[in-house]
Amino acid sequence: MPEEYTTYKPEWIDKEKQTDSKFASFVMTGITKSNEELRRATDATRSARPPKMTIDDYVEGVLNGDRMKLSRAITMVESNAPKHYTMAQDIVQRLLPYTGRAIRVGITGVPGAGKSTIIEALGTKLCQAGHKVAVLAVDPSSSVTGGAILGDKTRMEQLAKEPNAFIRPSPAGGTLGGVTRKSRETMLLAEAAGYDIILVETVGVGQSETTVRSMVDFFLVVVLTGAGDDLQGVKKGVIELADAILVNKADGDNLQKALLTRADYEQILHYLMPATEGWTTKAYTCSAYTGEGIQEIWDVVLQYIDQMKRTGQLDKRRAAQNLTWLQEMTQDYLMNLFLQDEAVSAARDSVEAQVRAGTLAPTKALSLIAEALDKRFKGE
Ligand SMILES: Nc1nc2c(ncn2[C@@H]2O[C@H](COP(=O)(O)OP(=O)(O)OP(=O)(O)O)[C@@H](O)[C@H]2O)c(=O)[nH]1
Ligand SMILES: [Mg+2]
Repeated sequence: MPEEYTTYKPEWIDKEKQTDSKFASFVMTGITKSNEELRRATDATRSARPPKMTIDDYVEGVLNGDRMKLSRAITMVESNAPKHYTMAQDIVQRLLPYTGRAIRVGITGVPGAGKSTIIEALGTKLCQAGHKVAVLAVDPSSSVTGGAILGDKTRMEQLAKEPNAFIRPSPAGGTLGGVTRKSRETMLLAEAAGYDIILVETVGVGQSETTVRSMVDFFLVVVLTGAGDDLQGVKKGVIELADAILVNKADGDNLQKALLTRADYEQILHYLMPATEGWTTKAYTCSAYTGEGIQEIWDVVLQYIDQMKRTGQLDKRRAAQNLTWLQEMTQDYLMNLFLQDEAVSAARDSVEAQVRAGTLAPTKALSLIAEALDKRFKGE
């Protein structure tokens, strides 16, 4: 018992003979802090909001591999608020020299093909081998529908427990370059934070494959069993982008079928142009459940990266990817200018109505819109 408690005894007891054992209770000292001090103490606990961070804080935090700061930097990149956009660009620019050292792998396939399960199996293996693995999800359709297809299904329970893994679900779309910009910049931030393997999952629908193909080194297409021309809805265009085809769920009763499917894909690949010059795309089987074939597919990735580095193709492709990215953003920017300008928009509305009614030829209509554009942007 602290000294101050024991010294406070009722004043009527005999000071000479007093002993603690005679009392069932004792008197404590009251609160000694001033009201002002107390108020400040409560305020401090109440405002759990994290303190404001400067660009230096973010840059330093990410470079130190601080997960909380990396998450907050990504949130900044994903924000649709213009003031965050500017700050995020400064952060990315400052971190740029520390990026580019990771192996970037894109993984696509129809819903349910087993992409997440493969990432879980592969990612865990890689983490245990001492790598730092970042898993990102890209779902460009979320900018249209407002909700991510991948949604909660990106949860990878086992991998999420690995201290060396960082899992980030798909960002929502919005303006300022949308999902593509956000995903690319998230990837760069993760690299600056020391993640040496980036796995990007995307659903095999619409534009997403081309988007992801344009930000990764190796593109893996996960497919399911199916014979002959019944290739489970995988579009030829997607197969043409692949650096490897992986027939998943090659386990149990499905094993034989998977081997046949693999042979079918091998045949198709035979007639296609390789996705990457000098590299032969092949089909493989695996089971994300049993782990069979997972190490083998990773060996293929490593062999590919090795070859790409040796021939100088890796740097060349990345440089081309950056240029494409800039060009896409420029187009987006111009399109936004065009769509958001009131004068141009008014001209467009009236001209479109006439085209729809069949009273104005589309070519003539274009010249009217061009006129409005010229007036606006050339100050004519
Ligand atoms: N038998 C078997 N089932 C598997 C295997 N891999 C995944 N599955 C199952 O297939 C289903 C879909 O797996 P996911 O990993 O969520 O598939 P996904 O491609 O990420 O799906 P989306 O994110 O919805 O596009 C789940 O029920 C898995 O348990 C496998 O190797 N063998
Ligand atoms: Mg998934």
